[in-house]
Amino acid sequence: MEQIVEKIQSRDPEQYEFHQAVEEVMESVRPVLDRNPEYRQQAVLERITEPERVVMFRVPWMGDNGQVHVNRGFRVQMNSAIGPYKGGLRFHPSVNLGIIKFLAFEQVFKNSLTTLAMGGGKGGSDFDPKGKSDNEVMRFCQSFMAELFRHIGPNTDVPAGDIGVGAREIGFLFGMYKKLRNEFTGVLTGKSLNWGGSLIRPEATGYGVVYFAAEMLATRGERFAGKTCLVSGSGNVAQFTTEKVIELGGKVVTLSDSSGYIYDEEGVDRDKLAYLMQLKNIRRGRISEYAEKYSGTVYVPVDPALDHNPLWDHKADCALPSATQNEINGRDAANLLKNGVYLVCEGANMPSTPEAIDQFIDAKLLYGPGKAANAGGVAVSGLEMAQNSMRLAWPRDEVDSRLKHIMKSIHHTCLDAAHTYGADGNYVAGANIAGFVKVVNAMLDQGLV
Ligand code: NDP
Ligand code: 2IT
Repeated sequence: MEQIVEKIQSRDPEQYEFHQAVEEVMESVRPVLDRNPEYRQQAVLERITEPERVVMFRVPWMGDNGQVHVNRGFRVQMNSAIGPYKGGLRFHPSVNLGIIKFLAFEQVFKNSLTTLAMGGGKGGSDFDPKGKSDNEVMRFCQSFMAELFRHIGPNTDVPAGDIGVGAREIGFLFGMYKKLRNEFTGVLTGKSLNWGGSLIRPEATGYGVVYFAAEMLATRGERFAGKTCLVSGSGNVAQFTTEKVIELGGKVVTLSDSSGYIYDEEGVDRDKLAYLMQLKNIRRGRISEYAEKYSGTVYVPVDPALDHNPLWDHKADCALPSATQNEINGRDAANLLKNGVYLVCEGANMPSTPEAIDQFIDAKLLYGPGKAANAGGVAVSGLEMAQNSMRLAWPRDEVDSRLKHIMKSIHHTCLDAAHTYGADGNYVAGANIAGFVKVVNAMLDQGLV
């Protein structure tokens, strides 16, 4: 196993996030390999860590002032053993191949846990939608799809949103796909409601995180009511996580963006959340404006060069990281523990560093890793695909109750798999093992391809 990790590192030394994601899974599945010697003969670890296909392409687009820009586009088709590749697109200046590979790798296990027939993939670009006009974003999306369309399809690969890609971008991408293919199909999820989107898809990741956290609390006979929560981010996942926490009687006291965070001791209520959604989704403003609007709230700018994030240094019961990878490091984890936090449930993908995870596991926190806890988003994407195939749209309650059921079942599967391999209560081991075994067995059934 060490040799495999070393080979992955020396082949692509700069893909740190991918190495991190691989190492975590490898550690968890060690006992599975010990019990199944044929997995070694079949080189399942080497196969599952090598993408089936990687597409990289030039994305040229013209700014409003006539200036031409060039960005890089990616789609990593990681694994199609249990269904068509499925996973989001991220538009953020930090995007590179290593980040997209880590996200695609995580997606394989996450999608397996949803119980739906979806393989894993991820894509995106180093394009920064911040500060761009709607027309610039449209031209970028059209240029991106002018290449991506040949690699995707409703039975091949079905992209969706992620950081920097929401309903606006999915609309522009879909329009271009439809024009190029002359086909109206469910090739993307996260579509708007009046042209094939699913009710509850916008809410699904955040709601799912809170459903998963509620299941974890229930194992200790507890509920969300009265709990104080630290939430990071202020985008899609953070917004609907906050909405569900409020609905269940909890209190969210922090929200952030890449410039800083707000601390609202009274808690974000429904009116303040409505303001935040308008601020972030319509005006595309900064979180600092929240503190200007609501007195009694403090705004703390955060220098990315700082060795910790002060957002994680407040008294609370729960932490729900919902911004980006590695946003909780070892020092942040120590602060969370010091402040009495005993539940960490990840809306973001891989928000905790290995040093942070070690502390959570050692302290026997209720720790829900992203690939289990935030699977509600892609699960409802799977339900959107099903509705598109049937040319039907289910009512809100039906989708929400399916989402709740899926999150409960993922929670149960994680505990069950952890127990089978002697790691009781360890959701990291449980999620990795359960996700892995299903995909690997499907790969073996399908022969050496
Ligand atoms: P959004 O683009 O809607 O929001 C992202 C939020 O995170 C923004 O507040 C953004 O701040 C902040 N952020 C992004 N990058 C950084 C950074 N490098 N440092 C600090 N803050 C940052 O994205 P989503 O809410 O959709 O995604 C959030 C996380 O959830 C991601 O990790 C994503 O992979 C994960 N996820 C998303 C799912 C979905 O369905 N959307 C499903 C499962 C997981 P700013 O505006 O300043 O950039
Ligand atoms: O990380 C994720 O699971 C997502 N960004 C959602 C993917 C999807 O296909 O809905």
